[in-house]
Amino acid sequence: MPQLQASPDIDFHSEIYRDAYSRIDGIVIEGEQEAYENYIRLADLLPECKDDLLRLSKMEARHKKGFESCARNLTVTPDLVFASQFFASLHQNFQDAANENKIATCLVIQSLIIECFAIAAYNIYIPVADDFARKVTESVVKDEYTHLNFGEEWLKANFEAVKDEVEAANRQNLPIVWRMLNEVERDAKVLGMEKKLWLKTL
Ligand code: PL3
Ligand code: FE2
Ligand code: FE2
Repeated sequence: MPQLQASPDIDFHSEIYRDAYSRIDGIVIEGEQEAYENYIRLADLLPECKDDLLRLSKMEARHKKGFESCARNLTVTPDLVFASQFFASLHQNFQDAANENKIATCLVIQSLIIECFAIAAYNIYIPVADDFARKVTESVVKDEYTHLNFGEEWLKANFEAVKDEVEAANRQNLPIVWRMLNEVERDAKVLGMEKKLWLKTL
């Protein structure tokens, strides 16, 4: 991780900060909620990993609560309508894959793509966060590494059987994440998160 200095001139209570925060924190809350649902769905698809996956889904529910409290702490109302539109394409692709029993695709979307996006975002946010949100995010990001690890291990163990599916899933979903990254760029910048750091992290 690059070393960052918290910028001293962020006013966490300004209108412009709180407006950007309503969308960014909305995205994070929606992302955690969808992750919660996705791991429950995966527990169905992968009965041999059911206990692990249900444990991950519970962690996601806790993450969501944490980020809801970050909004309350700044008296911000998260924009969940914007957030569900933001995730719509990935959400649809996950549902389609799950309906077709494409476990590798589901894991690429949730455990590799979404968790990596979250880990990059949270690491860039931590040094510029308010004190309350920093503590929440520091504890969340530790969990996210274990979620990424779950997907990596499963895909490694099954790689020969699923490599074509993994490649197709990447081809289908990476351009979507690129679009999502561009969509948050402006608001993220208001929070002190610079795009060039995203590119270094991802
Ligand atoms: C699953 O564990 C997590 C899914 C969350 C997806 C997050 C996307 C990140 C978008 C930019 C957020 C910046 C972080 C700000 C935190 C309040
Ligand atoms: Fe999470
Ligand atoms: Fe996660």
